[in-house]
Amino acid sequence: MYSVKHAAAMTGIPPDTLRMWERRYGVVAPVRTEGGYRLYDDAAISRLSAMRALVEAGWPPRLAAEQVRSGTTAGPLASPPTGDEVPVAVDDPAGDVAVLVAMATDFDAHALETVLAEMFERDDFEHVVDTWLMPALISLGSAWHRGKVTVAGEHFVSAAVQRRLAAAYDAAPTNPDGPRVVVGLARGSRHELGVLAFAVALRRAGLAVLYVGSDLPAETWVVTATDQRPAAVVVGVPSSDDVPAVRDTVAALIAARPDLKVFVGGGHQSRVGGAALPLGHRLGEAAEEVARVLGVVGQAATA
Ligand code: B12
Repeated sequence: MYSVKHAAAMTGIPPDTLRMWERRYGVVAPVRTEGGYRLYDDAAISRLSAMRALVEAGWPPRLAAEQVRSGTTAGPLASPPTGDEVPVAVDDPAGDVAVLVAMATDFDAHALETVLAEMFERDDFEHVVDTWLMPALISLGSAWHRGKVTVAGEHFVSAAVQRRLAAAYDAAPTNPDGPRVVVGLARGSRHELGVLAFAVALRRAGLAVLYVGSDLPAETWVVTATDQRPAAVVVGVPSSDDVPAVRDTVAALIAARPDLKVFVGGGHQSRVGGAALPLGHRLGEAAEEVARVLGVVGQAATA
């Protein structure tokens, strides 16, 4: 029997990936020592090696695992599926970016909650959002667009992501004395995961955030900006369809409050123009930039 370290050395699979393949895809089921340490036998080593060979040959991890579990890989290596399977990034051997697509087809609520919890435990909130969550959502969107994921599957996953981001927002430290920033979306705009994640990052950067959510008409933005006197607002532009409404919102805000900083973020931010200040595409860096512009220094949360 081999420890996880030995198994990793024998198969060339990093220990994290090895555990991930076990938990997520059930490729192996190592026995545990009394102390809870994993032990792998020769059969497990050959299954892991077969999985690695398939993934290196371009198989998405989920399909590779199905092959390994069914024993289909005993003969010469089969070609990866072509055409309509979910494409997998070559630098995504654990299947992290593709995992939300898998969740949207499996409808396994427990697995989905577990994956989200695991991913957010891995690193800082901002790092996880920038390097995993946003790419995984984009991958989910393209799978939906190509008909590989149903509308229900996509809603099932995005609702769970929204719950997790909302929990992170509630858990983030608040700084009521910091500069006030209103964050939300323009009229007709409902893709709120990016701005909600950004609201969390802003709170963690020491700002007093008022998160106002989706679908706000320009008049409501103006009333909020004049009554609440924020130092800045952040309007998301997640879809091309949002651009005209964001332009109207920015123009109305600047007309009512010429001193206001109106930042825009999200995939289509560069198309807004006018007085809008694009924040770039990395949420962590953008939150630091807003904090810097508004004069918050060294208050970043350590949580
Ligand atoms: C989840 C989702 C939904 C959910 C949203 C749930 C929710 N509570 O937010 C629901 C089901 C509501 C939905 C509805 C629709 N959706 Co939708 N959806 C998505 C999906 C899968 C993820 C959206 C998301 O969170 N994107 C945020 C991030 C991942 O992307 P981003 O804006 O490009 O941002 C980048 C950066 O700028 C940065 N970032 C993100 N946010 C922020 C914020 C700040 C401040 C900063 C600095 C940076 C930053 O991170 C990203 C990585 O680089 C996308 C796929 C995709 N490519 O985005 C489709 C997608 C956006 N949807 C799409 C469509 C077509 C629709 C619908 C029209 C479908 C329909 N027929 O009803 C409606 C429109 C709803 C509306 N009125 O707005 C299209 C949009 C195409 C376009 N026109 O641009 C997409 C691209 C799917 C696709 N591939 O075709 N959707």
